[in-house]
Amino acid sequence: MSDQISTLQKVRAGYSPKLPAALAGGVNKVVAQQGAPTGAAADEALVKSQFPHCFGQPVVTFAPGTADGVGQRLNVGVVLSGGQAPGGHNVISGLFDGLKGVHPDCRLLGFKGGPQGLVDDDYIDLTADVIDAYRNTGGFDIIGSGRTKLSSEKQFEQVKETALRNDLAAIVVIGGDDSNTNACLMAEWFQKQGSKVQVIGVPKTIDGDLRNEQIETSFGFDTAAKVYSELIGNICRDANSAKKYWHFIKLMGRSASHIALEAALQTHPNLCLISEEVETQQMTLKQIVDQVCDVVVRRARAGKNFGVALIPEGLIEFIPEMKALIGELNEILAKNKDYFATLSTNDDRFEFINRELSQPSSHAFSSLPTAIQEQLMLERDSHGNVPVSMIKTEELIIDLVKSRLNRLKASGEYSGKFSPLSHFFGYEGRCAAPTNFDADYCYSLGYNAVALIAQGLTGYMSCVSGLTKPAAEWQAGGVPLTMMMNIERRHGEDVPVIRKALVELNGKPYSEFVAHRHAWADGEQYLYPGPIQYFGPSEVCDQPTMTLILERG
Ligand code: FBP
Repeated sequence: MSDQISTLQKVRAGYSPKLPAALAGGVNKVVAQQGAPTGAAADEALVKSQFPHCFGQPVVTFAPGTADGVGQRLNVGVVLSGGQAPGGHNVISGLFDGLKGVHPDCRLLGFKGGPQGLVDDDYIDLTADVIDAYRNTGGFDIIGSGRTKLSSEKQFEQVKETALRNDLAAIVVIGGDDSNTNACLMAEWFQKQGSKVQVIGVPKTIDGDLRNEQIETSFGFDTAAKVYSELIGNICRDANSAKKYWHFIKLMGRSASHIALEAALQTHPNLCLISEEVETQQMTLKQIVDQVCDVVVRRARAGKNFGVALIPEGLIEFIPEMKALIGELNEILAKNKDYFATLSTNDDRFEFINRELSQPSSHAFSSLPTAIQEQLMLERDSHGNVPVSMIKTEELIIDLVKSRLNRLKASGEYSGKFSPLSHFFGYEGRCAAPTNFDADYCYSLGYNAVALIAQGLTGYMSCVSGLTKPAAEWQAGGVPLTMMMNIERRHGEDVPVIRKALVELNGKPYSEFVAHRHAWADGEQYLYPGPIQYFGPSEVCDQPTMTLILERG
């Protein structure tokens, strides 16, 4: 880390994150209460058969106790997995402080570069000096992150050796749905081996799709959505000042449209596509383009050749014909990985793909511009995900809207001027300094993970809930990872994975959006949320997301 830090960083280093009352007295005082045995999100029998040891454990809640004394000396390993999310450093500082409260000689080992660090036994000792330099900062640079998928027997053996060599009592995996699925596989594997090494997950992802009844939100969503909303608000103001551009803004978030929806609720753009709605209504790409054109034409008739449209990153995967195409591509690329890598020209690749695709998918593939075809063929990550952040959906929509408007112009139905600009907001928000909410939430999640370890639990996710209340009233506890699982097709195989939470079309955030979107389309009811504030009135600095307020407030 650079020895030069900004003034904000200096002052922010002194911020003391808040803890739920159950944890505020230290981990050694925590009293655990167990609920009833749990099931799975779906496909219960199959999930159970894959996780015979971890399946069915109860939800655990913590209450403050009065016990005194020192706990056991523990060595704990931590790994950051997957994409960056604001607040990761605070999870680690919460872990550190929680452990030191258990016993001053506890050690926290930070495995470098994601799960691979566990395999390679590549770690740094997270001492007080290291931790203090990263408190309340954004980023994952304290130990780095990675997307290695741990699932093979060999990898687990290597992790076991790492655990033995370092006398690890537990491993904490800070990650999204896929990484936490892996955490569960690892917990199960250790149990099957009769090993005492515990594995605890922490819900991370700006995408906001790792949540369920118990996990109210993943960390990082709050900060990232607020960074994007600030930028979108600024663009809305520019659009309304210059009155000459249509801005098409793609927003990160992989599959689910939570970020786009949250940003729409915070800024009131003229248009926001919601992937889940597109899928439910089985909308074709053409219908989506028609919908966008309707708004552009209506505004043009009112003399307004400008506007702001939000496009969720994952949209393409939700358009039925594209979904089928991507599903087929995933299978083809998984089954022919080595052969595909030998094809050196795009023509060869297209020819091979077209030969393997079904007729409707081949038709859908051929209808796309070459650049999008190439982006759809990019290598999948180790979990089988299409790299949607690399697919320029915003440009695809702009191109198709342009063509349609030209046709409308030719037939005399449109006489406006269309000057589109494309943007992609993703990486801008993933490493921002965490909001007060994320700083407190992340610190609590880390501290709480230590309480789960101290209780001897494994295969659990750290859970802090009641998040629209003040932090002292937050509930702390743990949720069995198997409880969130179902069976999905990945890399051409049916496997148990934590179910991604998509935008619910009968949920309050979406209903709120639907109630207003027509007025937002025609008017300029833009909201300008401005930059994240760390100091000042609580209603400015401590508000959770609109999504959380509408869902849980
Ligand atoms: P996680 O699911 O690992 O949290 O990743 C989130 C994310 O930021 C997605 O929104 C995005 O599609 C993806 O990572 C980008 O991946 P990469 O960092 O590999 O470019």
